[in-house]
Parts: sequence; C-alpha cells; structure tokens
Amino acid sequence: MNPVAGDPLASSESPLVIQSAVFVTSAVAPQGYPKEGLPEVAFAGRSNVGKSSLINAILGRKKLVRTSATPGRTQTLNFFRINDAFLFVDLPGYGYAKVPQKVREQWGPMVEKYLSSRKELAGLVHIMDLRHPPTADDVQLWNWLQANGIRTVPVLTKADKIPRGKRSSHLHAAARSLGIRSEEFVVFSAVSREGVGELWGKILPWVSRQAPSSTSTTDNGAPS
Ligand SMILES: Nc1nc2c(ncn2[C@@H]2O[C@H](COP(=O)(O)OP(=O)(O)O)[C@@H](O)[C@H]2O)c(=O)[nH]1
Ligand SMILES: [Mg+2]
Repeated sequence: MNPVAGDPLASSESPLVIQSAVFVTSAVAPQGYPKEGLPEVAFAGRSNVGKSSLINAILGRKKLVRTSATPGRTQTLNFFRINDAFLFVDLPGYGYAKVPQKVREQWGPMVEKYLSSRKELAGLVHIMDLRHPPTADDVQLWNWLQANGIRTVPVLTKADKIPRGKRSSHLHAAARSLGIRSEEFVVFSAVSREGVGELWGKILPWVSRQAPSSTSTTDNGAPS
C-alpha cells in the first residue's frame, strides 16, 4: 500500500490516513539521530507557541507529543515515525526568558547543527502566533532559514483567538515583518482544526516518494 498519498480512506481534512505515529528517539547531536534514512519534516517555534498542539492536531492524536510541559525543559530533538514512511522532528522551543542562560546557549548550536547538516531534512514548519507580531527570535530564525535555503512553510497558529474581522491586519503585520506575502502563511488552530488540510497539502509533497513510472496499466512504451 502507498503509505503517503492518494489513500482512499483519507478524509477531506487530511489527505492521509495516519496508521501509525510513534516516538522514535530524542537526540542532542548527530550520533543520536535515527539512521533509517526516512525523509523528515521539522517543526520549530518559540516556547508555548502551540507547536506540540499543532503536531498532535495534524496527526489526530491527543497526546503523542506532550503539551504544556515546563517551557524550555525539553531541550532535545524529538523524532516521531509516521506511517513508517517519514519522520516528524519536534525541535526545542526557543525564546523562553526563564530558561537558564546555559540551556539557551545550547539551543542555537544544537538546532543549527541539525538544520544545516541533516540530509534527510525535507522541510520545516515554522510556527508563529497569529495574535502577536513575529518576535525578534522568530524573524531571526526565519531569515536564517531563508539564507540557508531550507524549504519552510510559515504557520500562524491560535487563529481561534482572533475574530475573523481582525485577521487580515494580523496577517499583514506578520507578512511585513518576515518580508513575505500574507497568502504564504497557513492560518491554523489546534482548537478548531482550521488549517489541518492546508498544512498537509504543503508538507505531504515534501515526503512523498515519486510514484513509480511503471504503475500505468496501459501498454505505453511496452514492447509489442
Ligand atoms: N486557543 C488555542 N490554544 C492553543 C492552540 N495551540 C496551543 N494552545 C495552547 O497553548 C499552550 C501551549 O501549547 P503547546 O502545544 O504546549 O506549545 P509548545 O510549547 O509550543 O509545544 C497550551 O495551553 C495549549 O493548550 C490553539 O490553536 N488555540
Ligand atoms: Mg511543546
């Protein structure tokens, strides 16, 4: 069975049936990364932005990824294997003021090492908050990702907290501060599940293997 695309059981919300989503390992350095060679989608955002909630929401799992743990505690890269086809990588949250300086200093090198050297990295979901303009840390990471050619989809979450009428001004402010068009954002909510299908639409092509060219039932090109 094709584990990643065109599954007839998939709902219109998610183009993919999640048959399995399992924690694989935590790592702080390359020797600890998984070695299966599956493509990876990484998730980054400041502490408390709603990253764990977003991952759980798109997987349809209540608590595969722990939410609201003491911010800044989980300073590891956490790998989850989805449908035995690709991995999600939950990067540690950044920008939490109460995290000890020593822990904050580890974030940059640990995450930068992963992002700049990981061959399996297919793309990154950069999660920001629709309620507030991107922080200086958000902008810094965004610029670094662009400068390093890392395929990124920007997401604005907690959309359920903003009335529809106020959305576009929030969207435009965020777009201005990242220097992109507001249509490039996926507007998301783990509460209303808005954006689940749109986000899958962005990341699934990153991890889908090319369909084999020989699946056609016609005899085009076959010897007669
Ligand atoms: N209203 C609302 N609250 C959210 C949403 N996503 C996360 N939260 C809440 O924000 C807090 C932090 O969420 P969490 O997923 O743990 O953030 P993380 O630190 O980035 O992993 C929790 O209290 C969540 O319930 C959302 O889309 N809407
Ligand atoms: Mg979290």
